[in-house]
Amino acid sequence: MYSSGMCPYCYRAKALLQQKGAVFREISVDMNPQARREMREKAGGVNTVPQIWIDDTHVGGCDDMYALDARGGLDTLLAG
Ligand SMILES: N[C@@H](CCC(=O)N[C@@H](CS)C(=O)NCC(=O)O)C(=O)O
Repeated sequence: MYSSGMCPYCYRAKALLQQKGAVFREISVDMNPQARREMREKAGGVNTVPQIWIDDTHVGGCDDMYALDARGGLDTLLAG
């Protein structure tokens, strides 16, 4: 997950992943233009944080991940 310190959406995203017991790696884009550029390129031009990948699947942002969970897709994705 690409994230930023002062970002309520990042906190919400992390809370859901923690609730699911998922192990995740955070890459901060704060004061790291290279990480933000990398995130934007991988996310097809999206510049907001968080941007979340599960394995090679780009989930999107926080709202996207909650929507995926509501459809039952997040558990499936996390189960690999
Ligand atoms: N709908 C998006 C909203 C994300 C969002 O607005 N994030 C803010 C930070 S909390 C952001 O990236 N703002 C623009 C920026 O920081 O450059 C999501 O659920 O991830």
